[in-house]
Amino acid sequence: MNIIFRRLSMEKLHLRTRQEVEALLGSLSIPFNTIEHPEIKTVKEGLEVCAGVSGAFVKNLYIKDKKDNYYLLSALHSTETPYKILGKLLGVGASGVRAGPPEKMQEQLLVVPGAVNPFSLANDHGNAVKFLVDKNILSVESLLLHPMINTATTKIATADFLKFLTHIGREYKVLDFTEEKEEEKKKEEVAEEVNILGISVPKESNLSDWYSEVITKGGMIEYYDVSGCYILRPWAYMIWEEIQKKFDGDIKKLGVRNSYFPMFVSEKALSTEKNHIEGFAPEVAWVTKSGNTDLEKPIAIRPTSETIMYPAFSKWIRSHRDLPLKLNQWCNVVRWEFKHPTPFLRTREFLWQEGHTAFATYEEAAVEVRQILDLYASVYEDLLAVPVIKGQKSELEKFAGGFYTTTIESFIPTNGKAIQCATSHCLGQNFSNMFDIWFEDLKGKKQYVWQNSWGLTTRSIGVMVMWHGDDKGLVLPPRVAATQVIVVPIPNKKDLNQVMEKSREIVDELKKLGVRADIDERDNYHPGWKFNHWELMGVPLRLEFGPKDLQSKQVKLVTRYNKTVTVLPLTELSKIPEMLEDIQKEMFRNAKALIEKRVIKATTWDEFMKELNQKNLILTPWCQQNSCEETVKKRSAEESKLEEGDHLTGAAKTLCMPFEQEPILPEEKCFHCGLAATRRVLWGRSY
Ligand code: 87F
Repeated sequence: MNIIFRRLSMEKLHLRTRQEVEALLGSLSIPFNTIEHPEIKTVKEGLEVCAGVSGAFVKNLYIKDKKDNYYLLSALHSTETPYKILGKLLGVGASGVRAGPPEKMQEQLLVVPGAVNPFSLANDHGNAVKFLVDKNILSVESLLLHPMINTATTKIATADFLKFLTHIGREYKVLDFTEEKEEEKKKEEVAEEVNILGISVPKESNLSDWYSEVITKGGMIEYYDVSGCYILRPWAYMIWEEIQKKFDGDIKKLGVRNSYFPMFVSEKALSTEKNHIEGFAPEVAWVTKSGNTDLEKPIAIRPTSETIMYPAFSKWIRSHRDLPLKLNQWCNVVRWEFKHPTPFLRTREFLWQEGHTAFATYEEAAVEVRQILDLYASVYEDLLAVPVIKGQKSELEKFAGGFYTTTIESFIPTNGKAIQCATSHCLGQNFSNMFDIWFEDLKGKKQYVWQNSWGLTTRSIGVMVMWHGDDKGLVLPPRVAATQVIVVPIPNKKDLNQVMEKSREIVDELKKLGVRADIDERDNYHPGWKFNHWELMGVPLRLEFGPKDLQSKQVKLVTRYNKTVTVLPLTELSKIPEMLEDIQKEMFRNAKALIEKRVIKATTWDEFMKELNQKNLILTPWCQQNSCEETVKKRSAEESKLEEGDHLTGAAKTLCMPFEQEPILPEEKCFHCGLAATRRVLWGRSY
């Protein structure tokens, strides 16, 4: 009997019927037991009819991959076998497999749809159909298989089934769906977590929602239950500390000293200089009670400290020998604004430094005004990689209590709004007259001092976020990033210790090179999660280190701002400080090129309005008249309102008359009123 069924090249084996299957099993001395039942179309029906029979019901799938390979998969009825996982297990990708065409199945396996079964492999003499076996099948005692028809089911021992396969000369591949499913599940969980963690609003589609997400998810800000006040988390405060470190060092070189004055100010002192306080009065916050008792006289919380410091200046300055007096303080101030608050950019309490200096002459004061402005520009440009335009404020926009105001102005490219970044005022002798700050000059003559005041706030951090952040989160310029390089080890089980050890060594080496490096050793997050996390946090360089890198003695570096990948031999880690510097410079260069493209010259009203509505800044020849400026503000607001859409509303105002500008020609006219132009001025909608 045996001989009849052996696969001889001359006489090919065919199994078309139940009887042929049973005859073959019999010839192989394989015990079996067949039950008959109504036609079964689904696994569910199969389970129902075989409910009383011991043995595992097997489901069979005839499939094809995208390279036209055909397969028969036999799996335990309870094993989940989605095509997505199957494709991955076969190495053709999640979308690489689908159901095979029934005609092809009939041709290859001589079996009709609904009755497909592994006995039919005996009919595939050319091995055109590869056989796949679910790992779970191998651990059950016996299998329930259709003997070529779906009106009967045959029970045979699993071991005997394997014997059958050997007999027909069939190899098979075992697939582990369970393990792959676990992997898949983990990845889905990570993806989900990353989604929650990641930025959900594109910067271009809604800047303000994007901004809130970036600063909260990026670990900078926590919201607080007093409107306009926010918690600065270490990730933001560390940037402030970098700014402090640089600017504090710079002003000390100019002979400025730090001091601290009280945060409270009496009403009398506050209103000593009327011009100064007039426009600002509504923003002053007052303390009126202690417990339930009204204070005898309410006291104000400093919105700025001129009126707090200058009474002391008056006491301390007696002779020309007491000058110059150069004081600075790092502190908080409170301005109870009613415009919509935005973390960093407009808050009711903020941190700043305020410098207050007194000189014997106007000339000395004027020099310092510009020195400080240059230092402010350097904080923005050299630390924060934010380009600024230096200039002088118009009479309407200057600090009312002062003589003239110089400013650095920047711009938020996404919405086209200008933003004042820092101001350096020459106060002239206004305050010295009001606060009685005078000295005896060399000739014993009474002279009022010339004063300056200057301030830079935590707004700077917000401007930096607005410039450089992207749809993946913060992008920190290396010089202010608390962590400049984050090392993410990618260990596998085999090389865990070696990968971790070497990663730590890398961090140590980077620290020795003066790099602020850190390692993410958390074992409850996958490398993929960590990549997203540190992208969100804006760390300038990510260093990945895994078993392959261990072997080839290299590291992979990914640059946050432009996603560039660099592979560096372990022996060349000393190039990293240079890479960080290049990133810093490139971020600034790109930003500078962008702002330069967005400052547009206009000489007529129509050009002016067109560019304003294109979200640009506009440089125009100007007459410097207050009335002209006021009309432009009003008219641009009115004409803006005629346009549809949010971003097209809002008045234009003067930002500054840039110091760097082409000289005005005698015949040049004001773009708006047609009077003779005297300076070029920069206009824009602004924060
Ligand atoms: C709000 C309420 C009260 C601005 C205020 O720019 C007073 C003021 O004086 C106020 N908002 N200012 C002008 C501040 C001028 C000046 N002070 C020193 C600075 C830099 C630092």
